[in-house]
Amino acid sequence: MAELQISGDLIASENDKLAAAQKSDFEALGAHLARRNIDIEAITTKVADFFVAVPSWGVGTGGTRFARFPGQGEPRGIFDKLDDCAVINQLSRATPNVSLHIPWDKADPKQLKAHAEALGLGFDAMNSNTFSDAPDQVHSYKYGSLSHVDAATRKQAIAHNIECIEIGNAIGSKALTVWIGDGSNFPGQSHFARSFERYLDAMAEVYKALPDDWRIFSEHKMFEPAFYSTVVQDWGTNYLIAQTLGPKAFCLVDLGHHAPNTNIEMIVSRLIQFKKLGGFHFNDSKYGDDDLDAGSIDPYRLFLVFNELVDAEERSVENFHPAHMIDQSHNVTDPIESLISSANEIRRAYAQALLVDRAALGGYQDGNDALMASDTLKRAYRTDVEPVLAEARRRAGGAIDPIAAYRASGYRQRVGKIRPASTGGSGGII
Ligand SMILES: [Mn+2]
Repeated sequence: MAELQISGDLIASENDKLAAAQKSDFEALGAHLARRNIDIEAITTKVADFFVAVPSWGVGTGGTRFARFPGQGEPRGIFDKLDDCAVINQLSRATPNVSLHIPWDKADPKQLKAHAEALGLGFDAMNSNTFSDAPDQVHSYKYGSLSHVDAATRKQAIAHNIECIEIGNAIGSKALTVWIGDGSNFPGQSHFARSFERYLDAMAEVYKALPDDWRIFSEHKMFEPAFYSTVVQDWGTNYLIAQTLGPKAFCLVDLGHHAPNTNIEMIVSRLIQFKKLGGFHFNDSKYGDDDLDAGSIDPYRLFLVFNELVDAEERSVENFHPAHMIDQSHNVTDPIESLISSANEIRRAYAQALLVDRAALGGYQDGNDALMASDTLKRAYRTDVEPVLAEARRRAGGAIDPIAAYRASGYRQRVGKIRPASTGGSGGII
C-alpha cells in the first residue's frame, strides 16, 4: 500500500546528513582503486546491476523447533509480505524480486501481479511445498512426497508442483525450485535406489509441465527433517537429477545445506564447469542449517563463493545466469533489517570478488606461488567496499545507510498499529 511506503523525502533527508562523508569516502576509495588499475565507476555500475531475490517467508519472524517469538507488525498474508519486501527494495535497491512459496502465498495471480507491480516488484523462482501437509490435502507427506511409496501421494505432489508452475507463469516467474523433505530416520526404513527412482520419475512429470523458457532447480540438503538419509542429500545426487531430467534442469545450492567445513565454493566451481549451476539460497550457518543472515558468520566463505561466480562471469561462461535468492529465518531481529543487511552483505562479497586481480592470480597459480595466490584473494577481500555499495544505493534512489533510514521511518511501528499481534508459542521452523 502506497501510504505504508517510506517517503522519498525521508530517504533524501537521511541521505543529506551523510552526503558529504559518502562523497569523501567514495573519492578516497576511488583513488585507492585507481592505483590498483581498477575503475571505481565500473565496479559501482556492476554492483548496482546485481540483484538478489528476497523470500516471501523471510519477512515473517521465523522460529526453531522449540518456539517462535513473534515480532511487532508481522505480515498477515502475502499482500503484507509484498509491502514489507517493497520497503527492503526501496531502501537497498538490491532486491526488486520476491520468491513465493505455495501454498503459503496462494492468492489470485492477477491480484498478486497488480500488487507487486504497484510496489515496483517482480517475482523470482516459485517454491513448492511438499514437506508439510496443507489443511485440505488428501494424502499426507509424513513419509515423503515425490518419492513416496504410494503412487497417489506422488501424484498429488506432482500436481502441486505443476500448480506452482501455473501460478508462476501467470505472475511472470520463470523458474520452479523444488526442495523435498523426503528421506528416512532409520537405517533400513527406505530403499535408497527405489526411492530415488520414484523421485526421478515424479520429477520427470513436473519437468514435462515446464514452459519452454522456464528452468527447474532441485535443492539438495544433507539432513533434516529426515535425520538418517535424505533422497536429495548432496550436490552429487543433485547433479544426477539435473543431468537425468534435461537441459532445463539445474542444481540449487543452499549455503546451509552441507556438512560443516564442506568446500562449497568448489562445489560451485564444479557445477559451473558442467553447466548445471542454477542458483543459490544465500544464508549463513555455524553448526548446521542455521539459516542465519548471509555473511554473519563466515563472510570470507561468501566471498570465496562469489570469487567463483565472478571468475565464471569474466570467462564469459556460456548460459551462465544463476538465480540469486536469500533463504533465511530471522528469529531475533526485525526481518526487514536482516534482509536489507543480508542483501548488502551479498553485494559486498560480489564487489570484493570483482576486485580480484585475476591475471596476477593466474600467474601465481601457474607458478605454484601459494602465498601470493592466497594474498591476491585476501587483498580483494580486505578492501572496504562500503562506499561503493552506498553509492550504488544512493544513485538508484535508495538510502546511504538503509538500516538507519528504516528506523527513522517508523515503518515497523506504523504497521504494528494496523496488523494485529500474531500468536506463536509453538514450533515455527520455516
Ligand atoms: Mn533453501
